[in-house]
Amino acid sequence: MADLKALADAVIKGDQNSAVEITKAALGEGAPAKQVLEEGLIAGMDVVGARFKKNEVYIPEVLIAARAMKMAMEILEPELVKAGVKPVGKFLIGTVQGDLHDIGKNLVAMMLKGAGFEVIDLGVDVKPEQFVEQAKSTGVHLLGMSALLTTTMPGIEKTIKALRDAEVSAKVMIGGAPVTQTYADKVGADGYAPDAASAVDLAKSLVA
Ligand code: B1M
Repeated sequence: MADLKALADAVIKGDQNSAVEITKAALGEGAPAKQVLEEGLIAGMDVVGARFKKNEVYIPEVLIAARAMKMAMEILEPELVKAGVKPVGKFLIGTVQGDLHDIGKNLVAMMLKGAGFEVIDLGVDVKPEQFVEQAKSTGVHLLGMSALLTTTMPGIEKTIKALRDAEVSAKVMIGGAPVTQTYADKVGADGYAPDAASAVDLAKSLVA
């Protein structure tokens, strides 16, 4: 039986070749795709997330680990679909209107994927009506907005209002350097996370 602990370690080290090889070997030996995902890939990303939170690793290490996970996921995804394994939740994410910063948003998206969420990434400069339209057409459980500029933060409030007006029921979480819990409370967001690892914890608690 392929070693899923070794798969988790490959993700932690960002060793994409080993991650892909062990994933292929595990599936070849008949390991259930869900087990490979949970005990290998997600277990590895959980460790990376926890270390990132404690400042034991930094953004480059997280990005390298996420890339290894992504490569292995390409092998695993068709098998998960075949096995009917459902994602933890569907998450729509984007950077608000007028804002082109996407490094933090991408990191949050990668960590969410690493935790088993299906992530639909709308990119940057996303207008409130685009969030509303996509939230409705995809039926997501969670919607996340990132803002890096004090001048674009009001886009969060506008989008939340547009979502509520359109009766979109998805829970809303927000983040980005200038965003705070106080601001989240003021604009009626369901949650705020200061970093990507906390965003995963928050997302899990909001879909629980
Ligand atoms: Co810009 N920029 N920038 N910039 N930029 C900042 C944000 C700034 C603080 C720099 C400064 O002046 N000291 C400043 C904002 C000031 C303010 O409004 N308070 C600023 C400015 C002014 C500008 C321009 C206006 C500059 C100009 O043109 N005059 C311009 C605006 C363009 C626009 O958006 N319309 C601009 C442009 C750019 C670049 C294009 C050059 C580039 C962006 C490249 C890109 O993203 N593809 C850039 C960069 C790189 C930065 C800095 C240097 C780094 C931002 C970053 O990526 N941080 C930044 C200064 C700084 O922070 N040191 C700066 C790393 C990233 C991992 O952190 O995004 O905070 P962060 O994400 C974290 C958390 O915030 C959280 O998790 C992430 C990971 O832990 N998080 C979430 C983020 N989103 C979340 C969502 C969640 C939950 C958590 O739930 C959904």
